[in-house]
Amino acid sequence: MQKDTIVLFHPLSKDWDNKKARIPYSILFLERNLRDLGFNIVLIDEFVDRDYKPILRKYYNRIFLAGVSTMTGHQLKGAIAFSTLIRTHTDATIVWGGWHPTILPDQTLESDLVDYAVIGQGEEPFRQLILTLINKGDVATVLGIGYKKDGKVIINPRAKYRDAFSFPKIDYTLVDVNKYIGKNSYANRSIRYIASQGCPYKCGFCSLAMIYERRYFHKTIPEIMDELEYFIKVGNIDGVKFDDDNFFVNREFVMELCREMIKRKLNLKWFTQGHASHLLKHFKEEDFAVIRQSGAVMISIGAESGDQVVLDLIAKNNQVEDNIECARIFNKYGIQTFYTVMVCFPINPERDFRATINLLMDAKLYDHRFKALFSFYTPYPGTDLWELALQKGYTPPQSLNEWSVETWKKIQLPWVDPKFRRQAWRFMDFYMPLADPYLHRKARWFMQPPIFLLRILFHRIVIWRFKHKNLNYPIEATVVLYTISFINKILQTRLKLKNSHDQYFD
Ligand code: B12
Repeated sequence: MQKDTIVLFHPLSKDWDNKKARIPYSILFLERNLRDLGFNIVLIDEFVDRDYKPILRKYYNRIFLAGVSTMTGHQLKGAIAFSTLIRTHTDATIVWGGWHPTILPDQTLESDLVDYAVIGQGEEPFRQLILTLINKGDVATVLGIGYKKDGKVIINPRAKYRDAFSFPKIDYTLVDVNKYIGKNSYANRSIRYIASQGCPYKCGFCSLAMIYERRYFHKTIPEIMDELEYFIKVGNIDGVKFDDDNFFVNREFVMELCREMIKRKLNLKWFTQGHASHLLKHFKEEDFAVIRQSGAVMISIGAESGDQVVLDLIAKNNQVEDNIECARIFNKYGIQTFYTVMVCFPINPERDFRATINLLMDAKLYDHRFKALFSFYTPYPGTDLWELALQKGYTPPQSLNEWSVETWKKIQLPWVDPKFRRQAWRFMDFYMPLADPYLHRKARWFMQPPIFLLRILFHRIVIWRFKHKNLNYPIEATVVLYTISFINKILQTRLKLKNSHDQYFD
C-alpha cells in the first residue's frame, strides 16, 4: 500500500470545556503549506472528534507521517495517547510541534514516541523536513528541527520567523465550522478568530517571544472581511472572539478594521484582549466610540497584578493606574472591562495577592459589569521568570508524562500559601458576584429568587468591604459558600454564584 497520507492531530485540552472548542488553527496553518506536496492530508481535532480511533484506523496502512500539535499541560496526554497508537499500528514517522517541543525540545525528544521536534513557527521547517524525508536527504540541513542520532539529541539552528500570513490561505472547509461556534456571555453564536499574531512586549511569564521573537503581523482587511463573511454565511455567527495575542498593537490596522466592519454592516459583537498602557499611549479616547460602534462589547486587559513592584519585575511595561484608566474609558463608551490577573509571583506573594484583590475591588466599584479571570502564576520554561521560580524552590516536571499532569489548575508552588487559594475562592465566588447589584437577573429563572435574597442580605456589606478594602473576618462568605458546597454535595448539583465570565482557576 502506498504511504500517501499525513495525519495532523490536535489533542484535546481537557481542562477546558469541550463546548468551547476552538478552530484548530495550528494544524490548519500547517496544512496550507503542505497541500501542494500531493499527500492525502487528514486533520483530526480531538476537541470535536473525541473518538477518533475509527478515523485513524482507516489510514493505518497509508500513513507516511503523523504531526502532533502540543501545548504544555493537559494537551500532552492526548498527544501521548495518539502517538502511542501511531507507534503501535504503523511505521510512520512521528513529528511533534507547537509550544511544548519549542520550549523543551531535548526533553520532548527523549520520548520514544517522538522522532522529530519542530521548534517555533512550523510551516516551513515541517515542509522542509517532509521533503528531506521523501528524498532521503540529510535532516541535519533542515532548520528549526530537532532529532535523534546514535542515541543523542541534536537540535538544528532555528528557522527565521516569517510573516504568518504570507503563506497560502487557510482552508476553513477542512473543518466543520459549525462545531466551533458557541454561545457565550455576549453572543449566541460566537467563533474564535485570529486577525493578527505576535506581540512587541516580552512579559516575564509569557511564552510568545519564544516563537514570534516580539514581532507582529496582521492579515489584510479584505482577507479578514472575507473570512468573517464566510463564517456569517456558513455558521450564521453573531459574535467573534479575536484570539489575537495583542489585538491593539497597530492602531491604524484596528481602526481600519473597525470602520470596515461598520461599513459592511457585519453586526458582530466582538471581544478581544489588549495591553493597558499600549492602548492609552497609541489610541485616542474617541477611537473607542468607533471601536464600540463596530461591535466591541468587551475588552480584556492583561492587568496581571495590582502591585507595581510585580508589574516591573514581570516587565509588563504598565502602570497599575493604567488598568483603571482603561476601565474608565471603556465604561464611558459602553464597553465592558475584563481583567486577567495572576497572583503569587515568586516575590512577596502576600503583598502581590492583596494589591491585586484591591485592584479588582476598585475596578468593580467603577463598573458593576466588570469581570475578571483570576489565576495563580504558573512558571513555563523559556520565559524570563523561569530561573527565579527555580531559585525559589520550584521543582519542574522531568518528562512528557509529568508535564501532562502539571496543569495550571493543579500546580503547587512552594511560595504559595494554601490560604491564598481559600481567599481567592471566597473573593471570586462570593464577593465579586455579590458586588453586582443585578446578579440575580443573569441567573436562570428558578435561581433568581434565592440569588435575589442573597443580594438583599449581602450586597451592601460587600460594597462597604470593597470601599474600605476590608475583607477581614469573611464570616458571611464562608457560611454561604460552605452551604452551597453542602447543597451541591447532597443534590449532586454544581450551583455557583459566579458571573459567566468571572472565573477563578485554583
Ligand atoms: C487559543 C489558545 C488556547 C486555547 C486552545 C489552544 C489550542 N491549542 O487549541 C485554550 C483556551 C484551550 C488554551 C489553554 C491554555 N493555554 Co493557550 N493559547 C491560545 C492562544 C491564544 C492561541 C493558540 C493558537 O491557535 N495559535 C495560532 C496557531 C496557528 O499557532 P500555534 O498553535 O503556535 O501553531 C504554530 C506553531 O506552534 C507550530 N506548531 C503547532 N503545532 C504543530 C504541530 C506540528 C507537527 C508542527 C510541525 C508545528 C506545529 O506551527 C504552527 C503554525 O506556525 C495561544 C497564543 C498563541 N499565539 O498561539 C495561547 C498559548 C498557546 N497558551 C498558553 C497557555 C499558557 C495556556 C494554558 C496553560 C492556560 C493559561 N494559563 O493560559 C492552557 C493550557 C491548556 C493545555 N495545555 O491543555 C501559552 C503557551 C505556553 C505553553 N508552553 O504551552 C500561549 C502561547 C499563551 C502565552 N501568551 O504564553 N489556550
